[in-house]
Amino acid sequence: MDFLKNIFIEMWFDVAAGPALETTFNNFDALNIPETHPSRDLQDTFYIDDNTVLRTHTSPVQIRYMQNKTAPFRMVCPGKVYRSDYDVSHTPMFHQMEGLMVGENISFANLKAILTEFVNKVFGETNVRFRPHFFPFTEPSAEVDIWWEPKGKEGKWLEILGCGMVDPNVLNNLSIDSEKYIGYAFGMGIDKPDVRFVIHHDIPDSLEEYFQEAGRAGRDEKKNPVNYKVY
Ligand code: 2NL
Repeated sequence: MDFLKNIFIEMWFDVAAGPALETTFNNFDALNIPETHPSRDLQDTFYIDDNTVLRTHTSPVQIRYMQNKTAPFRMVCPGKVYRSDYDVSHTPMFHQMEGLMVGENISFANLKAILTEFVNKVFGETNVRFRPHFFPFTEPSAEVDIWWEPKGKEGKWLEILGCGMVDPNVLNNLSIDSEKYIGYAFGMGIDKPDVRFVIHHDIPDSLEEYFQEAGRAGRDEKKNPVNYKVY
């Protein structure tokens, strides 16, 4: 996680953190996620009461940031998130990192440039593909795939993150003038076994050692030398 975050720090992104317990406004409404959206279902979200949830993504940190700062800015927010999901490929707590830049004259080209730089720093020179997608909080939206060729296996496209231009409704919800300011945002889960495997530069010698390492990936926040600002 520190490794991923530092790539953005080098590109002058601020780093922010926020609480695990969030209001339904910060977690859903501010993000243009309608009352009827499946992610708001009791089956998917841990509700504390009608207006309080365990955050299901790190986006509420960005909502707080926009309420406390004035544009232009660029920031990332790595952290723990919670969903009512537990099976062979899902854990109820996992890690995400999201990013947000708001300013005048920001375009999708800026988003592509920043994410392509990020992907090349993490995976080396790989082919990157921006594939159209839908998120309630961005328009247009895309998923980003990288071309992945594991040794001795056939190559395939691997989805690694989602992104898009911040929906003007989200800016308006926070009283940011969407006629003047434009934003891009992106988000990635950082516990996916595939992605984690690619990120590991020193492939462990034994399977046991691999699982030791894999279990630690993304959970090293305490070693973080950068001061988090809490909003
Ligand atoms: C994914 C996709 C995404 C965002 C997260 C965002 C945050 C604000 C406004 C608009 Cl405050 N967008 N975040 C945008 C696009 C995609 O995440 O697949 N994450 C694991």
